[in-house]
Amino acid sequence: MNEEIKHVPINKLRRRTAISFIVFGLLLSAGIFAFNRLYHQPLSEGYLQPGLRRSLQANEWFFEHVFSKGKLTKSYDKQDAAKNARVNGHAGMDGILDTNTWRLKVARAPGDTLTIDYHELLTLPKTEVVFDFKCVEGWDQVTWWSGVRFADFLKKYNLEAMQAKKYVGLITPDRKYFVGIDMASMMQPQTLLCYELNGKVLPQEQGYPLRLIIPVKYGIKHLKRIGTLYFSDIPPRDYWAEQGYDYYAGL
Ligand SMILES: Nc1nc2c(c(=O)[nH]1)N[C@H]1C(S)=C(S)[C@@H](COP(=O)(O)O)O[C@H]1N2
Ligand SMILES: [Mo]
Repeated sequence: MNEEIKHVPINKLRRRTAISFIVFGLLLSAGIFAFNRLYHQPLSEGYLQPGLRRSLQANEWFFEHVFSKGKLTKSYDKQDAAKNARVNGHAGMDGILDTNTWRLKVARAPGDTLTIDYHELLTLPKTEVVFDFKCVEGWDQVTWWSGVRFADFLKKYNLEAMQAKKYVGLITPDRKYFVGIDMASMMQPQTLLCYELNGKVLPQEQGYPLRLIIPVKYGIKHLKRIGTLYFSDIPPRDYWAEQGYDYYAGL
């Protein structure tokens, strides 16, 4: 069992060490280069960079083919809902929003934007959901929300053809917070453009005048203070996905 100890001549060792350093250096440069390409492209288009997009294709397939549109998230009784719902996340929420000037912008196509005011939204058919709201930070809370079902909203504004698009993008009026959501999840019947919490006007810090409530997703996707909504076949930019969280953030 006595193994021979191999003596490597010192000059050979030096050469190996040098080669290791060169290989390491090359790999590191390649990594930095790839990272820069991915993250330092101009981001103005509002869409995800092609590199990140490709890595999403497996998930895209899963959500299109495996995720069932009709499946409902567990609902609870209103009396089980938290009286003081937690507030979390303030990106895109600077200042007080005024509904005298706010309009929901729906970009149907480039250069074709529908604008809808707050009072008109309140006249749309109302749906309530009471569900367990889950944040990726590890807390959850049963909460009661009301608003217009996204599916009903599309119907009301003759936007049903937009269901053919793969994604919906939502952006705050200041464009500082933004999410991208697969169409199947948007069309799920508990997904709301929400304007009430606990039966009362949505508080400013919880997204007044309009926020997304999407029980099939983690909290990061429930964008507060919607400014613009748009449709797309490529994944819209997403605030937390760009920080490394799962793009779909499904439950
Ligand atoms: N505009 C905006 N919407 C947002 C966030 C944010 O930072 N800005 N944070 C998200 C996160 S991480 C969570 S958990 C929920 C929290 O909603 P709440 O404040 O009503 O509890 O909002 C989501 N929507
Ligand atoms: Mo969250």
